[in-house]
Amino acid sequence: MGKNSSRELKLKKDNLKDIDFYFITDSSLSRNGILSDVNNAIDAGCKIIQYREKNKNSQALIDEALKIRMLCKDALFLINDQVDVALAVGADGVHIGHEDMQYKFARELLGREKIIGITVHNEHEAIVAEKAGADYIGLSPIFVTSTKINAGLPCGTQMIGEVRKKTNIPIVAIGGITKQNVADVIISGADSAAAISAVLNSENVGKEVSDFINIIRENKKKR
Ligand code: TZP
Ligand code: MG
Repeated sequence: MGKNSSRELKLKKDNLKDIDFYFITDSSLSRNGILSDVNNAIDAGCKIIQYREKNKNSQALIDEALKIRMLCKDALFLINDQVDVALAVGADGVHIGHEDMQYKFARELLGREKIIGITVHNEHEAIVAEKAGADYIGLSPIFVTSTKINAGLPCGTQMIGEVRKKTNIPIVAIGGITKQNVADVIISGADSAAAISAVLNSENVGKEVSDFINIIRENKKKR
């Protein structure tokens, strides 16, 4: 990394509220491969990519993550679950949940500048995550989802409002989000939304991402 890299990363970190659409890879749902999906998402204007892969060993994750990092250019690049992989490939950060390494250990390994997002399910967990030092929270699942097993019960858009009232860090909403319900998610107070199946079930990933970005931006103006 160059000597300005931490300043550049900080600037990007400050912009997490403006991410709008948050793209997550899924090799089991992808039609044309995740590298193609990432490329299309970035071409469509997506500013953050999370590499989420549950079925590969560490070295295979590193090999693929390095390829994705090359595609990310100005987009933030996060790794799901695995702090070691994020460190190995020089990613911008990680997204972790309750079954992953605890936040304090992840922060110790990654340092203060890297982005750490934490999955939460309600306002209590959101407050704890913010106090711990998370850079953003992933609130989930908003609606019913079949993409993640054991995602838990849907918390609904009302919970987005509750979390918004009690925390200041960016909220990424996830779980069952579609082009039909994302307006409600944004109006309720989410800063951005992630949608996996709604985007990857389409032949045209770029168009879906672009549609999501437009709907999210339009609805942010109405708040
Ligand atoms: N974390 C909470 S729900 C979920 C993840 C990764 C899956 C979201 O997928 P979809 O297809 O957008 O419901
Ligand atoms: Mg996890």
